[in-house]
Amino acid sequence: MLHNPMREEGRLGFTLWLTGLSGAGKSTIAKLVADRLRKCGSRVELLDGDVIRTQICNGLSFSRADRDENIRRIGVLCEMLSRHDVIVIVAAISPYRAARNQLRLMLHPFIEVYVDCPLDVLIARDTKGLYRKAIAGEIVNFTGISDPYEAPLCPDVIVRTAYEAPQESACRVLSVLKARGLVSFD
Ligand code: ADX
Repeated sequence: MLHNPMREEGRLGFTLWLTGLSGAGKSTIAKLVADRLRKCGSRVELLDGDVIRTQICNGLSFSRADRDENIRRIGVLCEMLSRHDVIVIVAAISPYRAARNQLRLMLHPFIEVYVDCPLDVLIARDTKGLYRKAIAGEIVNFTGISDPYEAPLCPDVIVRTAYEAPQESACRVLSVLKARGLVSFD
């Protein structure tokens, strides 16, 4: 059973934002956290970059301007949903620090999770086959290969997916949410 101490203040929603390179494990961890919170009775919406880019961000490229626009639109959704007591979990590369800092200013509470995984591990795993294509030059502006990724300087949580299982990462994220008083487990 989930009890949220913020209920009394009328605020249940917040944004949990997972940033990191493609293939680092953002979506997997986001799903695990979402499932756990839903089981406890929370209203949770999962916004995944891969999915959002087929819907409201359909047509945006991977230029800096379009990535910033992608993140801005997701941020607007987070604001709207969290205002109505939904816990919004976002899994998006969101490579630019400035765009993420804007989110922090706009969304309250905003919990930033850095899903950290070394590039050589991601290239070896290459679950979607995108790193091979990026290295071969078949995909341009690919984050980590031909486009920058600015790691968070002061994230709320860091999970290191080369060294821990997704379930462990999800547990650590949930512990931080609990420690911040955003959720509490009986
Ligand atoms: S973001 O940079 O704008 O935040 P987002 O998370 O929405 O990116 O989408 C990333 C996903 O798009 C990747 O997981 C990958 O599947 C796909 N993708 C296709 N082209 C690229 C690219 N050039 N750079 C990064 N990801 C890409």
